Amino acid sequence: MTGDLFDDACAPTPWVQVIGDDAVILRHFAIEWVGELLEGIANIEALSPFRRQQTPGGFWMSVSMSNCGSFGWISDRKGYRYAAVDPVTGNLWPAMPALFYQVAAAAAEQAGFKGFMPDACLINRYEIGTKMSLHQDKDEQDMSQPIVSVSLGLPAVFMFGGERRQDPVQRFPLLQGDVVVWGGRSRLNFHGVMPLKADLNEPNAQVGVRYNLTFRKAC
Ligand code: MD3
Ligand code: FE
Repeated sequence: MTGDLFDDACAPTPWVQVIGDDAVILRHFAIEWVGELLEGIANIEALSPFRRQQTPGGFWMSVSMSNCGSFGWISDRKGYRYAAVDPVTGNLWPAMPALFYQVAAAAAEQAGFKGFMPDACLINRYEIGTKMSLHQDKDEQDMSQPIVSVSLGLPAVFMFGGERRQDPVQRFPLLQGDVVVWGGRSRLNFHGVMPLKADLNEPNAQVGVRYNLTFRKAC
């Protein structure tokens, strides 16, 4: 099958960028599935809309979120956790589309994590000016499982730190179609996303936002 965006001959060549111990960016890995992934997000959004969530400390996150799969990541004054039911709709989260699962499993395998079976997909929506502050992901049960992230729409600058908050941070641009796999020794590293910039010359300016899919084995 030919993708929506490129003839096969014109598709950019995938390549692997090592950014840390057990952490790689698979550049352009998902490029041929971008159209179908964006359609999947639109279908999920119709069932479980994007919403901003409150932190346990009472701050509102600037990023809007939804989920698909058996579990969704939620946050409120009571804490951060995974839940099977969307608290906004009272229904289960929408099913994870087969393509989402297949892209995540294939990326994990390429990065050396064979047999990754994600049961949760958090969908982050970044509007211009929104960001994600430096944090660790530690709400999952099994830290030997990797996390796979897929970038769609506008580009962003990803911050990748170390095991301690005060460790130095490296910055990497993430473009549409890039997939990042973190596991093993990088699994608990601090990370975040710089405020999203408006760029009218950007090829994906028509999308207007950045989406990030993060696949996890939550439970
Ligand atoms: C690095 N999302 O949802 S990719 C998040 O682009 C989150 O929306 C960012 O951080 C985004 O929690 C960054 C995901 C990611 C996930 C786990 C990591 C990056 C990671 C664990 C260690 C190092
Ligand atoms: Fe994170």
